[in-house]
Amino acid sequence: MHLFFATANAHKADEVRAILHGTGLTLTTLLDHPELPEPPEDEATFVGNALAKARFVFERLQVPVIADDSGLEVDALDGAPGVHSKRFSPEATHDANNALLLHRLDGHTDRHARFRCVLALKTANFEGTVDGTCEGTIATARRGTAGFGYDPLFLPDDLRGRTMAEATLAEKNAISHRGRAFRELPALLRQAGLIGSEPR
Ligand code: ITT
Repeated sequence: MHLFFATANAHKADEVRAILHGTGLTLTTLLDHPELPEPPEDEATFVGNALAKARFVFERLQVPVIADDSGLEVDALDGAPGVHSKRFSPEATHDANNALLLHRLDGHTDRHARFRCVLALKTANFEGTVDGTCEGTIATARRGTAGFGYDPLFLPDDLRGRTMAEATLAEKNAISHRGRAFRELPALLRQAGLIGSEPR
């Protein structure tokens, strides 16, 4: 089955294609449709933003659409940057966002944080979401070059001392918020009636 994934983030698209490898699910993204305007992301929650992105593209193309809204929640910052993860710093670059995160956590001993991902599916007669979380801590300096965003500063509990940016794509997908959410996609498609039940 072919689905439209409402993302313009090439790293995300690569991760999700790898997660879905072997499921028979293939994707088109906004990167293949530069004529489409950028979906809005101004809701207060990951669920709200994921649904808003999926609805925005569905309204234009009238095909089943999935979208992912994700971000980093840091306990010592009362859950920030959260839904504002992409535009945490005024420059809104990954580099400036990471620099600001290090600065804000300067002197804090509680460095617990988590990545969250909400995956939404929108069809003509169905809307639903699933989510995934990845617990960890924020490092005191960046390490690694893989992945994107806050990966060089995020130490997932499951990676025992390595940052997310020091993991391979397969290692990240096995434990990440996105991996956990997208492995629920077949169940969401079944709920929507887009694929049949598993044979018993
Ligand atoms: P789309 O909306 O086009 O899918 P985006 O980059 O805007 O792409 P999000 O709004 O979901 O995606 O993500 C917000 C930010 O959260 C993202 O720019 C990163 O800074 C951070 N983030 C999300 N997932 C991440 C991951 O797996 N690793 C590192 N940072 C991540």
